[in-house]
Amino acid sequence: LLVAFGGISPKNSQVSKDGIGQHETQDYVRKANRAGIGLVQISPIRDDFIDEVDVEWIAPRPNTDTALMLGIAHTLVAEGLHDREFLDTYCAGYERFEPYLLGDTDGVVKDADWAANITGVAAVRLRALARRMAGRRTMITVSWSVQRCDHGEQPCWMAITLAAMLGQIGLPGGGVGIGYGSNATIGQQASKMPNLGLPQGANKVSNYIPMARVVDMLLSPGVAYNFNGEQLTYPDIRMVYWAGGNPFHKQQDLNRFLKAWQKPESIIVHEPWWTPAARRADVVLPVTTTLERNDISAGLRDRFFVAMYQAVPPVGDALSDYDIFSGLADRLGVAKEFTEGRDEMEWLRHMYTNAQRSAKKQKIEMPEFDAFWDRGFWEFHTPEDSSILFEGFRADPNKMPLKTPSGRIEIFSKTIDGFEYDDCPGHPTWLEPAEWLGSEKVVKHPLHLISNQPLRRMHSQLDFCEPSKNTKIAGREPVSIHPDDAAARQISRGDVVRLFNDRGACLAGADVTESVRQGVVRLSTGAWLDPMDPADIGSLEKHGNPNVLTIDKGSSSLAQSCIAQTALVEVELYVGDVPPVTAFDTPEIDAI
Ligand SMILES: Nc1nc2c(c(=O)[nH]1)N[C@H]1C(S)=C(S)[C@@H](COP(=O)(O)OP(=O)(O)OC[C@H]3O[C@@H](n4cnc5c(=O)[nH]c(N)nc54)[C@H](O)[C@@H]3O)O[C@H]1N2
Ligand SMILES: Nc1nc2c(c(=O)[nH]1)N[C@H]1C(S)=C(S)[C@@H](COP(=O)(O)OP(=O)(O)OC[C@H]3O[C@@H](n4cnc5c(=O)[nH]c(N)nc54)[C@H](O)[C@@H]3O)O[C@H]1N2
Ligand SMILES: [Mo]
Repeated sequence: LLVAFGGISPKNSQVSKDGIGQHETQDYVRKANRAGIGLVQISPIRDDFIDEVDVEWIAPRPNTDTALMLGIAHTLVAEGLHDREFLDTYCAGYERFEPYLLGDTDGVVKDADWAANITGVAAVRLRALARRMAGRRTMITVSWSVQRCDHGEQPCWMAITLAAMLGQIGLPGGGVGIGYGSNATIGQQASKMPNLGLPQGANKVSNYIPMARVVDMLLSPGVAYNFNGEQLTYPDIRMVYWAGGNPFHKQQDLNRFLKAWQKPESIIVHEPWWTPAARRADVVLPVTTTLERNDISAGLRDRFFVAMYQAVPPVGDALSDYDIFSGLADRLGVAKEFTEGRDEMEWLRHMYTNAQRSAKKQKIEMPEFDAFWDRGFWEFHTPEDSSILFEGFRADPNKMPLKTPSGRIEIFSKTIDGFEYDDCPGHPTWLEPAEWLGSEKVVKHPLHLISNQPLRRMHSQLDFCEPSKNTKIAGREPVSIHPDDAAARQISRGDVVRLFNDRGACLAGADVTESVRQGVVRLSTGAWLDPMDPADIGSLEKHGNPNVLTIDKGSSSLAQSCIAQTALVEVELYVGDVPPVTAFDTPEIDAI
């Protein structure tokens, strides 16, 4: 049995950090289905699994996964189905967690009926699933999105706890894996291949912030905040240098972000395209795309090195990021230290040769650089027998302990408990998200917004190109809405609708579909920000960028991560003249 929280999305597994040589994830899903492995998908959107396989779809209220897992865990204990020996041998602190589960510590029994009330999934269904999970080899997976919500640390921790209670961690096909389907190479059989990378040097600035806290930093210099057991202070930032990222895609609550964006004295952006970030920069340095330069793709768990040949000469005045930084290094008098005297092609050869040297030591075969470059790729050997996650730990937890303080699976963490965070206690806990379908806030904003990764682009990249443009409805990002929710609002497919809450409002094109749960709307990320009046922060966004609606708050004091999947909205038919989308208009630039 494979129980997938957030599914194993075919759209997400197209992509992998550092590149992917062969797409295999969905073949594994088909193979599992053919082998008779039961597939259970727990997520608000049906297309988080390919539709050609048999899958049981359970659609709880978004962000209630921890409660759902607790309900299952309670059934295991109530029916004596949990593996006490595994919990004693391989885990730390189950005895601190069980009283919470049974309600001894807070008077709330977390049984299936309790979970049904929170999740909206019938108790009998949860009990049946618990018995099914305990009755056979079961693997649990949790997509990354399930963490991208308020208290997003909890569902992962609870999934590990649940898998520990089932006692199958370290057995083939059992236990837990985080992120199958979120990225192509997760769960893939790893090949032996050397690392290919640039030397990073040492950053003289040791100060840092958690990435999602950029706005707090810009707006509150000098203010102290908690992060992972430390108390840190926001620095006073006067200049922003942004290369390789679109903050108007990445950040939440963009109207708040726009205010913070006024604060730095200067903003420099590297971009190949006239993106919302480039429009809002003081200095834009045009950079080349991957098609205008040479590179090597070498994904970490992938088994290929692929030569990425330059296809066209740089367009206009564009330079590569490397040439821009080399030029700056030269003006700062450190060109030699930065470039080590190598240009692009010389670096590729250098990195490759280093990798080849370390491969030789590990007896891994690799051709000479020129042979590789001429041929275009090199495939590394993949071992025949598959490796099993935590096999060694299961065989001997003393000899192969985990990297946790106790060396065991920490169901209770003394470290985290010691931080004394209300929003992240010492064991997995159900904590109400800031906004969700079970809160009173639904009176005003009754729909849960899921802003997941887009189907036909990478984030906001190339939003103006055909693959992305062809998905748009009425020229805007499509918003998926359940037929019942659409009917209640007189919305039909193709209508322009307005999504809004107290943080902002945007337009989108209605896609009425049963593939989203009732009460949920899906507006994927990535439409280029396009406010009606750019000078008026908070004015209607015309194109369908969901981040004018999301909340800019950390998941908890522990991780301080982004909580994009926690937001309530209302949707209405847009009446009046529909404003044109201007996000892709380019400026007139005077020739120098
Ligand atoms: N096509 C495409 N693929 C991508 C990317 C892209 O932009 N486009 N981006 C890549 C990147 S950088 C990343 S980090 C990964 C992200 O990978 P994920 O985080 O896994 O991707 P998402 O599409 O955000 O979410 C997957 C599904 O989780 C479900 N979900 C959302 N909230 C909840 C919840 O509260 N509970 C449950 N059970 N399910 C929920 C939604 O139905 C959603 O479709 O994707 C990568 N792959
Ligand atoms: N609401 C909501 N928000 C989210 C998420 C969500 O699920 N929901 N997901 C979050 C996640 S997981 C992620 S990873 C982030 C992604 O957020 P970002 O990584 O910031 O988004 P991208 O659109 O990929 O931005 C990449 C930019 O780099 C530019 N670019 C392309 N090639 C080059 C190059 O060679 N050099 C330079 N200098 N630039 C180049 C592209 O044109 C593009 O504008 O978004 C986060 N934000
Ligand atoms: Mo990501």
